[in-house]
Amino acid sequence: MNENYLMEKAKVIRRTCLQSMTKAHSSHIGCVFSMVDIVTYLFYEKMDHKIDKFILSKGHAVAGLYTVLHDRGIINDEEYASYHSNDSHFIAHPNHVVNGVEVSTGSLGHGLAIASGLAWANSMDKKPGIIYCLLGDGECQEGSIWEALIFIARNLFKNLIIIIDANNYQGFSDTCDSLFSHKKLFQMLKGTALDVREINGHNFKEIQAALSEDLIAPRVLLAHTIKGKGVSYMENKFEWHYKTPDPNQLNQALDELK
Ligand SMILES: Cc1ncc(C[n+]2csc(CCOP(=O)(O)OP(=O)(O)O)c2C)c(N)n1
Ligand SMILES: [Mg+2]
Repeated sequence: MNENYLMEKAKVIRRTCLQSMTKAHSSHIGCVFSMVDIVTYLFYEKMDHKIDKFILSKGHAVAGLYTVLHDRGIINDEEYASYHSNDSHFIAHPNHVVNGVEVSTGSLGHGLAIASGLAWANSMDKKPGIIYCLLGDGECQEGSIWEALIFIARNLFKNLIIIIDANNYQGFSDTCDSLFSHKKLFQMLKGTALDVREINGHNFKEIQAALSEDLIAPRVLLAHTIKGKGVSYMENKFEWHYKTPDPNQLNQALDELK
């Protein structure tokens, strides 16, 4: 792993995505910034794009996924520039007609059930490849996540990795205050037969270590992250779930992300 390369790449993804989202006046920049390092590691270091699949269950952060797909040449300049504009397929949640987007998501709680179905089908067909599913921590309050987890724990697929972007915020509040703490979430997950680990979701060495061992059971990474990571005035400020920067804020953010 070339850590400097990944750190630079993550900055480019944050800067480009911020510019695209500001131009489009769209929301969810803080939600993108908490997951950028994880997604950068997956797309530029880890995934074998011929056989592995990535499902963004926290679909409201799709601008980050589009930015990576554009940077990798999977979607073109014109398509990327149409993000969030009238008549574009590049809407504010993942749309399966877009190249590189496996399934449409955005209604929270659905991605994991789809990921577990794909993992099940691939294991029955003896197809290679890992299914990666990225969830929000607030999203883990959806009952359908736990239904999927029961199914996953019953079948113990060896081709499924679940990553929880544990940024401690959801739309309007602190996730840990609203239902359960990350400690409690970790204990609940540990109570299953899954291989559950905690990492710092901004540390490439920790991300690499947690993803490098072969799977003996489905793996769950509770990845501690910072909502708005990389921009001082956004970090841990839940309003950046929704807000778009004004021109001064944009310049400051771009400076900080150099
Ligand atoms: C079923 C459903 N309910 C509500 C929403 C509206 N919504 C979008 S993002 C969000 C908060 C998600 O928080 P979290 O899962 O922690 O994601 P984060 O942005 O912090 O990564 C909510 C409630 C939704 N998309 N789907
Ligand atoms: Mg969250």
